[in-house]
Amino acid sequence: MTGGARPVPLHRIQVDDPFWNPVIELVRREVLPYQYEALHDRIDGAEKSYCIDNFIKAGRVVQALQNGKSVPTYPVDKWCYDDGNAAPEAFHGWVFQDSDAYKWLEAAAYSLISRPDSALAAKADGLIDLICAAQLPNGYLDTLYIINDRGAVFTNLRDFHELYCFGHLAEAAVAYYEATGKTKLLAAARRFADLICDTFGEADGKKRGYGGHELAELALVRLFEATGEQRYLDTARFLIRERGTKPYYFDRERGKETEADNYFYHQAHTPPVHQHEAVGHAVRGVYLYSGMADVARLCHDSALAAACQDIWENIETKKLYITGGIGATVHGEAFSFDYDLPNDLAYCETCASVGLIFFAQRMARLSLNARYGAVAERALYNTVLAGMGEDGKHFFYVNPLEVLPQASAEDERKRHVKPVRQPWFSCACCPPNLARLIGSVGAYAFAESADTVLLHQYIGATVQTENGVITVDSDYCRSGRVTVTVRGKQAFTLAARLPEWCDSVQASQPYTVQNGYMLFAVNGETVITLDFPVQPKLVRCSNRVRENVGKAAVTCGPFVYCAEAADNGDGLQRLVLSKNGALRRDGDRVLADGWREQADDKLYIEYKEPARTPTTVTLIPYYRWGNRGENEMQVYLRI
Ligand code: FUB
Ligand code: ZN
Repeated sequence: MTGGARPVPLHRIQVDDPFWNPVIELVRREVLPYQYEALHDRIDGAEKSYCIDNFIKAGRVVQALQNGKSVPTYPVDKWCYDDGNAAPEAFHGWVFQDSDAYKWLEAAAYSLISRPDSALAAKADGLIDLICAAQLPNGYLDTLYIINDRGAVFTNLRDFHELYCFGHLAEAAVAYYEATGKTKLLAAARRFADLICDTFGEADGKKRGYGGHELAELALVRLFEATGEQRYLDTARFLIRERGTKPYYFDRERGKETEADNYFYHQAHTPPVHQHEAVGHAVRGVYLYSGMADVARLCHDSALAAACQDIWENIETKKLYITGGIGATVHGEAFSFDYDLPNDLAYCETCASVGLIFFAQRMARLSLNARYGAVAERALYNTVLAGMGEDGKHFFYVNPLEVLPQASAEDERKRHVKPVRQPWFSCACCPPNLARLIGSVGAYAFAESADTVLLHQYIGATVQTENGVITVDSDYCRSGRVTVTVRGKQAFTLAARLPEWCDSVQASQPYTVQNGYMLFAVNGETVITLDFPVQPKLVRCSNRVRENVGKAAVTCGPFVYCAEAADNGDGLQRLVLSKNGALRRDGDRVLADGWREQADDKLYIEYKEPARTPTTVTLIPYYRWGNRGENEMQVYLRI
């Protein structure tokens, strides 16, 4: 069994799942309306976005140009512009601010597929009108340059995110077209894509450039798959091939070469086909790797596929937190060296875990193996869900595994670690990113090929596949029971991923195992019951990770658990879990036998064990931490 199975299109998946229904509904009911307000800068106390404002300003510029009026220019020389450093009519916010509107639209599109909502559709259509009114006649669409300097477009690909914003536009456009059949945004994205294809490439007179923040690669592939336009795939391939070749394009465009510019941060230090380790900015990395896997598959490029495999291996075995977080260091929001996974300094940006799920999905298409679904599950049920508060109105950007509120307030090195979710961020990439992922979660669960239907994730749903209708009744998160009812049109294979955490599955039908998938031969009406025993476990991290020696984490099914001071009091470092003691489920919580050490009176003491008293340690799922105000939190506890 190799790869090749494509995700089942979302309009053929009706999710109905006791765990996911409320999450998806929270996104529809709270997150999308809230984010819409945030993009309009109408949330009291939240950092300003300026996103919609920029589209309005850019629309005015386009109108003025059409009327033959002269339009002022402003400098494009910073990553972030605000009321203090920019003229009122100039662009405001981070240079990539447009992308938040596109991500919101993409999330809205997915929500509309699963549940029609005329108010949401009206908001989305209005926003699309605003976006399209800001597009230049040649197809260019990035409000930073349209407002500030039309003559300077595509002159600083390294820093100013035009190709990244295009990527989000294209993704939103395809999603909105697939959700509604409306073509306005798709046409705008295609016009911008056409301009990009005309501008970048190997032919004489074209720029041999590529974006400093990757995304256009996977987005062009998505546009190719939606439209069949070959040049989109060709340009995606070009962007990947050209990246990291010498002399560096980023040096050429700036007219200078410096020793310090090694471009690891942008994954542009060497061509992707020669990359074997995940380095640099984690979100950029996983977006690039996703595009590489797409291009490797569609262009039958085995060398590129091998690079993807190596990078995957590096992430999964050396750079992945137990929570599915990636990006261990705040410096450059980046991957660190192998096995450097600090708990308290972790960056683990929500977007990086979202992107890791994209990469996993594409790797499973290249060559099927349960390891991809396992990592996606880790990221999805832990870091991605932790990114959003229970109210749908507060968000984490950084997802550490250990938090001390005092350190976040007073230790400069931990300023990035917020002890509670924030109402919004001036750099608000994460909230709409997790909204679009949650809205499309079905696409990461189900895939199909001519003779196989794959269950990558156990999300309850009714799925119309080419082979028949599959109904998954899933209590995966609670009891671990999953019932799959097949009403097949023909004989086919149902491939169900064996969860990494499950030692002994019970299945009601015979199966064989390949690449970590249980293969069931099904035909006509078939009901298969799967029981994955969901029990709390102690999990040890490799002793190559210095931080976690002598500690353990508690997991239960797909969830990683953590201790919070709200349940256990302050001083979580003085809790000790019993390695032989009981771990008991108590609703959503896990109770663990352990001890609490008495706090020492002196700083240095001749060695003897501290006094300790037996205690029950209360753990909650990691994704739910921080919903009860500021407090200490720890995933790994002493054992
Ligand atoms: O650069 C755009 C976005 O801002 C990145 O994806 C995030 O990591 C943040 O740096
Ligand atoms: Zn982000």
